[in-house]
Amino acid sequence: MFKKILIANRGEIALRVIRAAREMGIVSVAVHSTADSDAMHVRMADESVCIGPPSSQQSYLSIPSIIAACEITGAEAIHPGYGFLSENAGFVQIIEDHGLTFIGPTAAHIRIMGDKITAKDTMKELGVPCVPGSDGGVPTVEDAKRIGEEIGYPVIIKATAGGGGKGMKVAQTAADMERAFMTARAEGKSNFGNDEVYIEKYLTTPRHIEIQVFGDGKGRAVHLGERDCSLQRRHQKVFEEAPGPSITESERARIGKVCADAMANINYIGAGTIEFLYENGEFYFIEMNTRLQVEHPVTEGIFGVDLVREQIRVASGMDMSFTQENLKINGHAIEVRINAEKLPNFSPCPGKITQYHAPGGLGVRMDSALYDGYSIPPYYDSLIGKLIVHGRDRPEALARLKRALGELIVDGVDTTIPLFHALLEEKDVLTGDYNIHWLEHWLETNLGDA
Ligand code: MV4
Repeated sequence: MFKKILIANRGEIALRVIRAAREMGIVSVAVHSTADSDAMHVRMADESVCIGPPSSQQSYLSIPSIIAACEITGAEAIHPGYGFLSENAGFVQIIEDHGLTFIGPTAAHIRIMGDKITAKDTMKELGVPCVPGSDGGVPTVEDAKRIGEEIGYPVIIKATAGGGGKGMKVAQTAADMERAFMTARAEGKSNFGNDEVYIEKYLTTPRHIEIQVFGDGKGRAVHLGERDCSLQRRHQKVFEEAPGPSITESERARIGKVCADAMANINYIGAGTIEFLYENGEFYFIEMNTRLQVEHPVTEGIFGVDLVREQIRVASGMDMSFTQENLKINGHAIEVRINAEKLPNFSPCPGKITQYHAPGGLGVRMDSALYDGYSIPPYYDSLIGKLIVHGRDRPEALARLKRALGELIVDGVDTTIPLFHALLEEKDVLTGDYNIHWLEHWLETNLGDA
């Protein structure tokens, strides 16, 4: 096992990793920008290294600075958290070239899943059900029109390198195709430097269901059920829960086994998430994330496992501490993302926290790097905390969420807390009757959010 690891991240996820390391008797090294000298992750880590000025490009994304911080401190392994360098195959390669260990999947697996066409080809080959569509890339508008006729409209054109909803265009009819195709291509080129696109049948009212997988890199892999992350705004998740309110035990077992077998087959190592659209009882693979996700705590809540601890274990060559047989779901968990954003437009709201009080009690977890007097810097994302609740069933989790939100105090900046108070009054949220469009529709109707 490692004696010392470095966390190449900030905020709540850096704390999350430091906590797991400390429980394992591993010394933690924080890295930080000059804007984060007073940040909680720096205070909580055993050691810290300043790696550059405020801009992410020159600090949390600066590979030479992070490698240098490892060499200075003697850290043997790097946990990337989420975002930043967490899905950067080149970073993994450089880490390995320096005789260090990346706490995460191999560069090859990151590369495969980072290109959505390759990811889909690979998953299809492994027996994972995919959205019907083009067989690989679509080079010309003529090809696109032919495929549109074959699979039937509406279709969606996606940039293979796309992400965050960029490089994705729906063609409702054949008349839309040329414009949608050219726009998706142009967005792929300008945002990701890659104009390759592919085409899928457009599913009109699916849920976003993702399966948590975990592998040991030696041919063993398990699944830890699903999360329903359908409540999103502009491709940013807002509210996540596990188990999914629409998923039956037999559906979970079936798709879970397909995913676990696929990961065992490729010797996947560490945590991963296989994303599906779910409509009319069918799962359709769309993409895979080769990292620990923001919403991993809901899965931890219902399975009672520490996913970061497991990531560190397998990265050091140890086995996972569980098998599929001893992973049993207990109750229900919900996470809400607390962002420093002003409603109704969700505009970022950095500034000084004049009062902070975290909720507590049975089944309540607050993952946050906030403290009284902390100043949220304007340079990074607006996530300032995640409130995760666990209950014996969904109604208990919902009641607990409402109670915990009532205890939570974040003063000095605007936050998304009022949004959750309002959502918990909605029948569809209380019954779990929502899809990927529900929240945007609700925001338009209730807040006039464009
Ligand atoms: C789709 C889709 C409908 N049909 N693919 C959005 C981002 C990217 N991860 C995939 N996305 C979608 N792909 C097909 N074939 C609808 C979306 C989509 C979406 C997916 C998940 C959660 C929220 C969403 C909001 C709008 C569109």
